[in-house]
Amino acid sequence: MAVSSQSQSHFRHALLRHLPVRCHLIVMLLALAASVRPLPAAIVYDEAVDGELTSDNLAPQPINFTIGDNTVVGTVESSQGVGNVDVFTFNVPTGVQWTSMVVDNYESTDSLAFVGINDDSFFPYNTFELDLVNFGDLPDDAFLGGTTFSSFDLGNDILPRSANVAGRGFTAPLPSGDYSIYIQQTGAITDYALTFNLVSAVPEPGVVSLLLLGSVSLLMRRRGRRVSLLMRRGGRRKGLCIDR
Ligand SMILES: [Ca+2]
Ligand SMILES: [Ca+2]
Repeated sequence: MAVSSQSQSHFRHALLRHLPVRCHLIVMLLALAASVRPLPAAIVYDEAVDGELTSDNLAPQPINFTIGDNTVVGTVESSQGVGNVDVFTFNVPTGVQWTSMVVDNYESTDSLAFVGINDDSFFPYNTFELDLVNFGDLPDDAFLGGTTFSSFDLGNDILPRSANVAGRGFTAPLPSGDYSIYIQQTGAITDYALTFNLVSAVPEPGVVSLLLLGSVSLLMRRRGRRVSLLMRRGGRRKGLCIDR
């Protein structure tokens, strides 16, 4: 049997009006839970599959990052000898924030490697110039941040430390814009994996819909109570008039 859209609308309104308050709250809590649901990690660049990342700090490899976890897997080796540095760039879209940089792999007989961050689509120094930065001959405020990392950082977010060790310094999370990453080893060959997490600065459309549904249903319930209260008050007043 066909049900008219008017009947469906009346049914929806009646259902929302009679839901207990805790159901309205559950709807809103479900919306909030959906907004913090972690997205699955994705390897966005793997040197073993996608080829060697460039060592050109002025023309880094562009990598497409999306909301969620973006993992880059690579190898660096003795940048002042036969090896290489890895340099890539990515964009954080408008309305999105870069929240973390987690070390997912570090394998080497060398205890430390370096990762530099710049808030542009290039990194200003190469490995030899960074030596001059170490000796104080070049300013490190030409790039945003950086730190050494190691196997002791496995599973840890090193973005906050990168804000305080090298470079101009910053406060995480970082806003939308172009960024470049410069990874360097001056010692033994090092396998690494870094995961960059991007999050939307505003709730996703589905989450907004759920929040609106919860809010509207709460408002309708309150409005229903107010109408019934006014009707009861009106009835009492009418009774008083009749008594007079
Ligand atoms: Ca490499
Ligand atoms: Ca080293």
